[in-house]
Amino acid sequence: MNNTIKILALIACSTFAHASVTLSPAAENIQDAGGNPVGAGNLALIVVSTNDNDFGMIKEGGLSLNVSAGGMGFIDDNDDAVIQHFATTVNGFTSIQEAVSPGISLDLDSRFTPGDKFAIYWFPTVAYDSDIANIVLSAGDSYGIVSSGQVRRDGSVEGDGVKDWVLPDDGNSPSHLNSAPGIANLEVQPVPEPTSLALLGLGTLGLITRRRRA
Ligand SMILES: [Ca+2]
Ligand SMILES: [Ca+2]
Repeated sequence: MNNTIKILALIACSTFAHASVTLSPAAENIQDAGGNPVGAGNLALIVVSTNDNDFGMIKEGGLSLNVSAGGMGFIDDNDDAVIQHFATTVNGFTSIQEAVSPGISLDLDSRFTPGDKFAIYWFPTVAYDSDIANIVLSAGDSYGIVSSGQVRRDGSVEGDGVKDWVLPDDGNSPSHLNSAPGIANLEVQPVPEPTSLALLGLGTLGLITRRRRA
């Protein structure tokens, strides 16, 4: 390939738009673990299940966003990626408690593929912070997940209907709404500390030694 053709090929690649989608889902009437309305200013997330169409249990600890190729910030072990964090609000006109995403554009790549399920997570007792690195989830924190509801797409392909929320095809930006997602019925799971794991190992070793002596 001569240099001119190489340069032209490079230009063609760099001007070729990234395949991307825009998401702005909303959940209305979100509740805490006891069925009470959630206040404004608490943590909400958009999470994409990148591969297995399921949402694993959240582990305690820090959070990070995972939107660039090869990102490793998963909220479970290795599949559910946090792509946005935002604050819950209270609609001033209706006093409805909401988790309304401000909207996020997501590049489709080898992980984020059309058809991947996504969800809004809300945390009634965890305060939102604009810097996600300042947010730490503790074992026992309650949270709720909503991943289905009305899907309204501009255009003529899909009408309104209750269905799973999935990443749309390239260039699409359907709206997603669930007006009754219910209570925050899940709990952040504890992670055993390395020291307690080591102690557990020592304890097991002790038991084995004792059995051998007996
Ligand atoms: Ca998953
Ligand atoms: Ca995927």
